[in-house]
Amino acid sequence: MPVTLDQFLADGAAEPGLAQLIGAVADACAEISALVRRGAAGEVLGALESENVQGEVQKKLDVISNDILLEACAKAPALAGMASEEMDTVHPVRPVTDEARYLLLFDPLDGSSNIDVNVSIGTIFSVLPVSAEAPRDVTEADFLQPGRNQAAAGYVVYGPQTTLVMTFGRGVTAFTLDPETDQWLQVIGAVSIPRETKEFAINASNMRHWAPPVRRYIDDCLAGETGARGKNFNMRWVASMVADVHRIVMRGGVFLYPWDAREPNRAGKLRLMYEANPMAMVIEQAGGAAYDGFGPTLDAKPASLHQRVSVMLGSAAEVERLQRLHEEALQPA
Ligand code: AHM
Ligand code: MG
Repeated sequence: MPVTLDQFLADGAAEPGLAQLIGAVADACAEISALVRRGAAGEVLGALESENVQGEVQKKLDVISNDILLEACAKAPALAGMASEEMDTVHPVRPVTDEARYLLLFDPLDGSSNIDVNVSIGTIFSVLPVSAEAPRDVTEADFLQPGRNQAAAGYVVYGPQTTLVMTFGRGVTAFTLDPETDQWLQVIGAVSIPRETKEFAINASNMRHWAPPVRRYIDDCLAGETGARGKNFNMRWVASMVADVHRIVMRGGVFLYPWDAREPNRAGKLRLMYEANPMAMVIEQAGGAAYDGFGPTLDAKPASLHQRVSVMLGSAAEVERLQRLHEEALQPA
């Protein structure tokens, strides 16, 4: 019999407060999964009139998923506060104490453009520690920690199967939700991303806006076996980060959503704290690498909750190559 998530957490994968919090995240995601699967029958598809803090039109399922996570996770006694792509400011749960010593960040429903067309979407989550000398409410400043501090991180992909992939900083484990029993069953004990790959994921419609190192990297991949790389590459782009990263976690590859010149003052499209950081922790813990154009993603010091970042992550050899190309571009001619 495969190990269940409950057994895995009870067997010391994490300290009890953190284990209970992750259990609550998993319960919420099982509930979201059931709604995703009902689709139009559950009246959860379509857009709302509201926009989130990033100026994006909210889908019904974005808001429903956010509410499910807020309600389920607030019950975990170790949680002091939450923040989400769908909320402007932080959401205090209870005062920070020795017991309430974690913060949870999430993108409740990533890949929103795919919700209504029945393509894989997901939830991304990140857990950070917090402490206080005397009980007090959480502030945004408590959340602004580098991803390296994460106590846990992961994602759930709502695809042909619903799969939870997560780490407590000691490797990566994957669980699949059995729809017959509603149990998460362990399917991979130690996920490992191959160092080498022949597959990349990028939205190539933005090619004309890319910075020279990114263009050079993709040009070399496209040149195939007669070019600098000496091998042919394949390309995949789902446009749900969770689905694109999950493919890389399962079989290798590299994912890029880099800075581009469409909005030169914006670091990138994706958000550091609840998209890039948790994915970077999963990827590093599985043997891959994550780079933001300046250094490892996990070392970036956030300045604000919804900060954007350039994202390049996946198989280590490809991310190292991207880093070399960025560093060479900075050398004086
Ligand atoms: P979302 O969090 O609003 O869904 O936006 C993030 C998504 C990522 O999942 C995906 O990688 C990217 O946006 C796709 O962007 P594009 O439509 O430019 O290809
Ligand atoms: Mg997202």
